[in-house]
Amino acid sequence: MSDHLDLYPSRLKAYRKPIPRQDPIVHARNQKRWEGPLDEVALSRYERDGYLWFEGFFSKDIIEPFFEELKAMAKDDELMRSDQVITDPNSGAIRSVFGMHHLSERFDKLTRDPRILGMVRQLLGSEVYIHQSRINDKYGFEGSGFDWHSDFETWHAEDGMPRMRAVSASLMLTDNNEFNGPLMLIPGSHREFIPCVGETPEYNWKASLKAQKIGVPDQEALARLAEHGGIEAPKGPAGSLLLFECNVLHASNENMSPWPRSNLFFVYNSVDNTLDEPYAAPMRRPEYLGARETVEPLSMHDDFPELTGQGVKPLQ
Ligand code: 6CS
Ligand code: FE
Repeated sequence: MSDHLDLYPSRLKAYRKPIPRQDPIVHARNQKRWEGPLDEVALSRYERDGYLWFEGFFSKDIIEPFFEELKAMAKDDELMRSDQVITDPNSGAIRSVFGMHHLSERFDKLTRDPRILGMVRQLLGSEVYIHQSRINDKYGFEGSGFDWHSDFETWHAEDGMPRMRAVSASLMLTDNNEFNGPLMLIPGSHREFIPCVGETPEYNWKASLKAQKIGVPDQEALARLAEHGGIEAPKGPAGSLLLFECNVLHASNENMSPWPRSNLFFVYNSVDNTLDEPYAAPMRRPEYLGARETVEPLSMHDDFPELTGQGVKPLQ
């Protein structure tokens, strides 16, 4: 475990009350070096809510090839047997595929699309690299949900991520509607850190990625934060983009509809926030869950003009 000062203790033996966030939300305000496409309204909204929603960020026809490639991957038996593919605890169908940017050049290029990378560098106030990428898949009628959690709580406790200086970009590969298990967020919840009770077992990720039972905040804190900020579930067509702060509480319900829900996630971490030893776990997690080797700053990649989506202002 890390011997560095732990500002965000979790996975404790006994309850500990919530801790005010000790990191900026937008990390380099008014620094010319990190100016980007987000205007003051968007930056203030991100600081207040912990996320930004861009409906129709990429047009559907642009996204189609990504979804087709995902379906082709599902036919690759060798890949499907690898540890970076997580199956659904109930149906056995694919639940997550980790390391997508290492499996596919198309997905890798997307991590460096200027429209996304420009916003991410502006929010994190630094060069960035990919901490983790994944597809979370929910097949029709069977895709299981995800319990309420803060990604940062896991990445701090189990991957040794020191500070809250990461942001997830989630690109909808299918329509997200009120019936097929869209991501739900508690606006404003990123402003507190909720220590969780329950020590991290060895090889925890083998169970947690199927159903997270360790690192789930207590219901009193969830209720209080939801009472204060409400619960929002951004919905929109394939190609829509959600940027959400690493510590915002989120969850999703199971997919009871006939329509699939596939969302792509890229987690951008600041190059000034690279992983330490785990703060509350007996061992490191695999590279495809928390990058330690490939941490070079991402370069912008703009040679695929077909991605002509124009970043649209967040919904008012
Ligand atoms: O453990 C993790 O890194 C993963 N777990 C969840 C529920 N969300 C973030 C991440 O994919
Ligand atoms: Fe998550």
